[in-house]
Amino acid sequence: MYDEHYEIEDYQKGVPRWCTGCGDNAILTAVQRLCRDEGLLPEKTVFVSGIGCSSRLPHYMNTYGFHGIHGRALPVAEGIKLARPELKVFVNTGDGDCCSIGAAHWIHAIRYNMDLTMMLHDNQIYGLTKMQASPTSPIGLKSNTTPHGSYLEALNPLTVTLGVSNVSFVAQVVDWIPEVLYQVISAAYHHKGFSFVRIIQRCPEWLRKLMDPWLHDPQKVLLLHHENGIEISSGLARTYTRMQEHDPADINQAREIASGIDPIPVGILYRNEDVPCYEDVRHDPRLRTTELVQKGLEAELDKFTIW
Ligand SMILES: Cc1ncc(C[n+]2csc(CCOP(=O)(O)OP(=O)(O)O)c2C)c(N)n1
Ligand code: SF4
Ligand SMILES: [Mg+2]
Repeated sequence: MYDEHYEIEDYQKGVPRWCTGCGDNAILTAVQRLCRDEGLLPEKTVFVSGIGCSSRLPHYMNTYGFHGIHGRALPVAEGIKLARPELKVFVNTGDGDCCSIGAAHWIHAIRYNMDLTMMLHDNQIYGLTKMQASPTSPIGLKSNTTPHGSYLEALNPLTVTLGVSNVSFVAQVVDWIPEVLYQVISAAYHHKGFSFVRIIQRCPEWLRKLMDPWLHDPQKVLLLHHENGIEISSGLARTYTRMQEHDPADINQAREIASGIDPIPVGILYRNEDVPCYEDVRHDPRLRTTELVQKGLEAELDKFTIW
C-alpha cells in the first residue's frame, strides 16, 4: 500500500493553444497548482466549460473534463454534481459564455448554491470568435460588432452575483498577481457552496492595451484584507500599498466595493458558509425514508387499481 501523490505535471495535458501573454495561461497554472496542493484525485475531479478560448481549459487538465455547449457549462456541472456529489467540480467560462448566452444559467446557479467552483475568465471581449463586444466590454469599445464604439455601460458581474438570493461566495482577482490569484481560487475551492470568482483576464490578441493602466500602476489595484480574507505577504504589501479592510461577512460593504472599477478591488468580497446547498436539500434523507418511498409507490399503483 502507498499514498497516491501527484506532482503538477500529473495534472498537465497537452500544450495550451492560447496566445502568448494570454491571461488564461496564468489561470491554468494556478488551477494546476491547486490540484497538486490539495492532492486532488484526477479520477475524482472534473473541469466543465462552455465555448470560447477560456473554455479550452479542460483540454489542458489531466482530469475528467467536459468541453460543453456555449453558455451551458453550469447546467452540465450541476448535473454532474447532483449525480456524483463526491466529485470535485470546477467550471471555467468566459464573459460571453457566462454573462451573455449563459446568463440565465448563471443567475439560477447562484440561487441553487451547489458546491461548485466557478471561474469567470473575463477578458471583456469574445476572444475565440475574433473580437465582438461582450456584456462586460467597456463603454466606447470599438469591436467588430461595435465599430463606432459600444453604446452601453458594461455589466458588472460582481454586483449581479451579489444581488441574487442565496449568494454564498464572491471574489475578484486579476491574472497578473499570481499570489492572489492562487489564494482566491484556493479559498473558492474550500468554500462549501457555489463560489464565483471573476478573474480579470488579459487578451493581448484583441485588446492589447486595455488593462495597461492597471497593470503598470499598483495604485489602481485595491487589495481587500481581513483575517477571514486573503493573506497579504510583505512582498505584496510593498508593491500594492492601496488596501482596504473588508470583512467578507458584510454583504452591504461587499456590494459597495463591488461597484468600484477603478481601482479594481481584489480579494474575497463575500462569503457565507450557512447557505444550504441544493444537492444537500434535494438529497435530504428525511424526504426519502423507506416508508415514504413505499407509500408514494403504492399511491401511484393504486391509481391503476380496478376495484
Ligand atoms: C450557440 C452558439 N452561439 C454562438 C457561438 C459562437 N461563439 C463561440 S465562442 C463565442 C464567444 C466567446 O466569448 P467568451 O465567452 O468571452 O470567451 P473567450 O473566447 O473570450 O474566452 C461565441 C459567440 C457558438 N459556438 N454557439
Ligand atoms: S484571443 Fe485573447 S483570449 Fe483568446 S487565446 Fe488569444 S489572447 Fe487569449
Ligand atoms: Mg471573453
